[in-house]
Amino acid sequence: MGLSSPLRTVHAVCNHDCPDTCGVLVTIDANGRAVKVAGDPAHPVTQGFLCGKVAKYLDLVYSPDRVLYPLRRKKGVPKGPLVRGRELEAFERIGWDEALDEIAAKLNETSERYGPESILPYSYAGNSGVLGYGSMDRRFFHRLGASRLDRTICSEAGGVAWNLVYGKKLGVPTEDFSHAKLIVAWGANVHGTNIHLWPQIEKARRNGARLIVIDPYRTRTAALADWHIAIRPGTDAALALGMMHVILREALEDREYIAHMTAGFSELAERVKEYTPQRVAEWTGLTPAEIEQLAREYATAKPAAIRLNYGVQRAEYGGAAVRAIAMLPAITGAWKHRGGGAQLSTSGAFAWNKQVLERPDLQLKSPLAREARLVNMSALGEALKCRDQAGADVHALFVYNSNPAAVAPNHNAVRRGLERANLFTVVHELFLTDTTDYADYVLPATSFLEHTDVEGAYGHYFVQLSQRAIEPRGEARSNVWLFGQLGVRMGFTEPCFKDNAEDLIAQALNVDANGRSQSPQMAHIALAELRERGHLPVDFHREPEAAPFLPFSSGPLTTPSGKVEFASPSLAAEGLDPLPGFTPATESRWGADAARFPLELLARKADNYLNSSFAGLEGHRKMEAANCRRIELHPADAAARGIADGDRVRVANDRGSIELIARVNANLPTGVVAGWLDWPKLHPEGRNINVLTSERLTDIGAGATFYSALVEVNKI
Ligand SMILES: Nc1nc2c(c(=O)[nH]1)N[C@H]1C(S)=C(S)[C@@H](COP(=O)(O)OP(=O)(O)OC[C@H]3O[C@@H](n4cnc5c(=O)[nH]c(N)nc54)[C@H](O)[C@@H]3O)O[C@H]1N2
Ligand SMILES: Nc1nc2c(c(=O)[nH]1)N[C@H]1C(S)=C(S)[C@@H](COP(=O)(O)OP(=O)(O)OC[C@H]3O[C@@H](n4cnc5c(=O)[nH]c(N)nc54)[C@H](O)[C@@H]3O)O[C@H]1N2
Ligand code: SF4
Ligand SMILES: [Mo]
Repeated sequence: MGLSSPLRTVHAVCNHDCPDTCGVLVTIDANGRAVKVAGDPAHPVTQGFLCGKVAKYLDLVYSPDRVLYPLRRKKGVPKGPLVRGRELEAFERIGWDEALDEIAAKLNETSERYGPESILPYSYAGNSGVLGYGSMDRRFFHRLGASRLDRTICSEAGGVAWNLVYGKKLGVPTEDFSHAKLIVAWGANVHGTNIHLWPQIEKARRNGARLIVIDPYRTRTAALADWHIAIRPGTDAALALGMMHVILREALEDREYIAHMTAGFSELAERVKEYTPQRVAEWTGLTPAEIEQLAREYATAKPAAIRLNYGVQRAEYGGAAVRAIAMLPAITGAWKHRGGGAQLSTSGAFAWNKQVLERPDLQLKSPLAREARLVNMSALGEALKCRDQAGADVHALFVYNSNPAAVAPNHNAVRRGLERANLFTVVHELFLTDTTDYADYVLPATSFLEHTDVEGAYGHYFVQLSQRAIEPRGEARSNVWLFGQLGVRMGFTEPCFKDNAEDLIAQALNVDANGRSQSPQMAHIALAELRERGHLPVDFHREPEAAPFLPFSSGPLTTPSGKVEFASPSLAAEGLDPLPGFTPATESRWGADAARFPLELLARKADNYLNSSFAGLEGHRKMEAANCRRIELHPADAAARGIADGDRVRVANDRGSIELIARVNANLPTGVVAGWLDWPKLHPEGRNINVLTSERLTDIGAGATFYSALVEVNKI
């Protein structure tokens, strides 16, 4: 690009809820319009490419369907599904001043009448930037005294389980998977949900590594593997314990690592005696020989790396499963080798100054004058029930960064809640979604090209600055702006409500007068350099060649004992099993309801959407619309029900039902069916797969159980 070129490039960061958190170079023309997005070639994990969804990002940014100005529901228009393309008829355009004043007045009134905890924020990682995910919004709701949201819908079971074993969410650096000789993708659809790990796997395979995928569904990743182990859903704890049984029986463990680095080994060794390959085979649907082969291969390949993503922990006993799997590299000492160990998440590397960003202390200045109650986001339907109990009922719901009418489990219960005439709902969104169909006010939000942020990642070790590349479209405003303005309108006089994005970035990084971070693991990160380079590694990842990061290879760890904890004293203190064990899910083939609903449902995400994001865009939709209309089942299960490929079927349980098209898939385990997450409003019945999922919570972390649901499928 010559000096005279009218084009310029800005470094932004993809803020979707994805482990890869890509560096994105945005090309801007002389009119200030973005004309191109590309992966940052200088970023060691992004490596110059974007996934298919974000490569087409300008379709999202410049979509004619964007919400461009504040909207207020017209008087008398009932809440509920609106005809797609004609949603605007239900609303009238208003100015930001009017919107903010009216919303502030209504929140004040609600707080006075029902208590501040009757106000519930509902957000997740639709914007995963540090500021966009949780900063000014948290200050606002804390100062208000609103209920706190327990953000469990995605990763809480696995995150808490991992931390019980290791104390911190760290793992094999993504780039170092290229050094492994064996890679196990365990409940990890790498090709679909973590594509920037794939080049590292390919590199390892060129050097002779094998790829094993453990997943009940034959994903693109599984189809590309050397060995696809189609395990039954929710039985991973049994498999991991069975592997340990074989490893210990054949003395393949690393005694030195176990002696120096771990606690509770003898109890664990006693426990795994129960998990013979024969018993584990009965639960998992594998053969004893397969379990033995997997254990031997895993324990003898050096280095061996497990990519454990969040698929395993969306099950009722997913916490125990993650703990068991996480312990495998500690049994074999895999952490000692570069490219050995496991990765669930790398988010523990980023020590953002959350106290300052979120200001939980402001709760004491709220009318509540104490810490507010926690409401679990994975049981939203339950939370929105009206019980006429002062203080317990939710009377105002403020949604941002999330689309609960699509993504929350037990869709019908959520919908009954959102329909309540006495619930005041505000939604800050880029698009008119199923959730905005229930809104009293819809406020226009920005895309990551239109605001500034700083980002960590849960799939790599780089801090990145996301610069605003273009002016916001229409009257779209960022989350930071919205909650700062609302705070001022509510009469909150604390200066923190006047902070802008630059102030918040400096606070997040905890910088000194020279703009240098004072936080652990980020001591060399300086704002000026970050601005110039776009990305900087955390301290321990600065010299990956000369000083590779070997997590958990030496102590002490941040667990209570300072060791890898095979037996957890904290679980024991809560009266729970301190050791991992296998328990079949309530909604599984071994459950009481299996006679009526014999099929285990995997309510899956789509490879070409990001949860519910992108589903409304035509170009993305072309690739997934047909999948999202399907229910896949094993030929034997289809035959038993007289179902042929292409038949219209009804998939049902006690929570709801949905009409889908049967697709026979011989790669599924028998007794397992698979369906996809989509926008309900794009389905003829106005429903999605979450009519079938349940609000039951996981064993550890009280997370969502999208992959533990029983259904029956009948031909129509
Ligand atoms: N393209 C795309 N990328 C995404 C997303 C998306 O929707 N689309 N979502 C993003 C988000 S929010 C997240 S949290 C991450 C999640 O990334 P992943 O954890 O990879 O996502 P999932 O598809 O939930 O689960 C991975 C795999 O686990 C399998 N699985 C289900 N139950 C079990 C089980 O009991 N045992 C085993 N072994 N496997 C099981 C599923 O069949 C699935 O293929 O991806 C992010 N990236
Ligand atoms: N059946 C089934 N259900 C699932 C899952 C599954 O695998 N199966 N996966 C679950 C998982 S892992 C997750 S993480 C959840 C995720 O569910 P959500 O948190 O709802 O995530 P998204 O579907 O990406 O929707 C985020 C919404 O935020 C909006 N948004 C984006 N950026 C901004 C912004 O800056 N400001 C505001 N105000 N809004 C913004 C987007 O337009 C989008 O509509 O879904 C869960 N639901
Ligand atoms: S969704 Fe994930 S892979 Fe795609 S651009 Fe964003 S961070 Fe990268
Ligand atoms: Mo997620």
